[in-house]
Amino acid sequence: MAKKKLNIALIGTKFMGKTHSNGLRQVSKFFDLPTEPVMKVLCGRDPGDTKAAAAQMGWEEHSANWKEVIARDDIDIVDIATPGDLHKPMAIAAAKAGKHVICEKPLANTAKESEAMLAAVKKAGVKHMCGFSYRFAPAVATIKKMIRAGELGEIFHFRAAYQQDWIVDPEFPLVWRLQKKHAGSGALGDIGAHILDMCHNLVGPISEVSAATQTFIKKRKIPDSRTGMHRSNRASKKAKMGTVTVDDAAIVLARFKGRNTLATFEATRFAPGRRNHHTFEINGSKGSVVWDLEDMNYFQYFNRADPDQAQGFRRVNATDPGHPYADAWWPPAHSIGYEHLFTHEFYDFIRELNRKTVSYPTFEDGLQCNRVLDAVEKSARSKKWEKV
Ligand code: SOE
Repeated sequence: MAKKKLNIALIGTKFMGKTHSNGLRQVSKFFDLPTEPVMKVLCGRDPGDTKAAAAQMGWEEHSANWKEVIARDDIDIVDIATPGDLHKPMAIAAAKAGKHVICEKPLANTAKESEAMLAAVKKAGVKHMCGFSYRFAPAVATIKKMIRAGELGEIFHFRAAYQQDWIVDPEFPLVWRLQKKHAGSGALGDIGAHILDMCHNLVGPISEVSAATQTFIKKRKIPDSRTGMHRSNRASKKAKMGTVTVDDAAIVLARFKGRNTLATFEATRFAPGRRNHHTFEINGSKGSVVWDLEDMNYFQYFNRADPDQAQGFRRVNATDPGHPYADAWWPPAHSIGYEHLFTHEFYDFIRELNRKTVSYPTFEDGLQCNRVLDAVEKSARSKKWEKV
């Protein structure tokens, strides 16, 4: 019997538009789904660019009018992959139209916006996911199962860094990710959100923070195009200068209600040589684990119960059939990449569409992260510990 079709509208055609399009194109080819996702409409700002992107990435239709698309009766899921300032209006419109909603991280630019989005999806009774993609790495999902099974014991430390270097050059222009009105914050909300969520995912909710932020380069040239993350991106020679209104780096200390755990986070775009270096280490009473996005198929595991003569970090390859998602792809050690995580996201979302409880990060998780982001910025201003 033919499977019920799920018509999807994706809003966003740049980097996340590409990762989401690729994830959607692959999901039913590698995973057994109860319904058939259809790449129905791609929405973008520029009609010409969107038409070209839709043809290239495999969308049936294209539109430059997201409000019109969200209102269509034949759309079942709205997937938002735009700058953060558009997340709230789009998600609320989609919820009011009875659509299930997927939204990139951070869920919104403030906790207040996230609260309104969560209220709207709950009121509409639709499913909602926030795109914390790194939760879907087989190695990370395995670490989560180990922690939940008590294999690390009591958690003493969660230690994470997310370092990039694409804006170290002062000639890199003032793209939307460097403007508070579009992005909400800089390294903090863009990449810091991932490591803060990873801590929520693996350890538990952060209750208070002490933080510092820094903007190293305060003025940059205003570019013709507001997007473009390649470090060779440049504005024209005669471009005017504009003010960077977000952080370039954030350092955070965190505590947890009812736990002895201490956590530290570093998010920076000023670490030359660190192209996309998301790494965490967790130290517990029974052992430790380490994961590094730049070596994402492996994790390191130290087990204090190993015999003395054999103690040390073992390097586990998380591509065996026993590792989450792994057996949908290739035989062991043939490795998967960053792009597969988006396929995993859509697999879980579509597979669990009719379930009461879900395994993926929802708007609740997105709001929890936004509350920490707000508290971090408050602490950076007050130079005091701030409650989440
Ligand atoms: C830019 O820092 C970025 O594209 C983030 O926005 C993504 O969330 C991250 O996965 C890769 O880097």
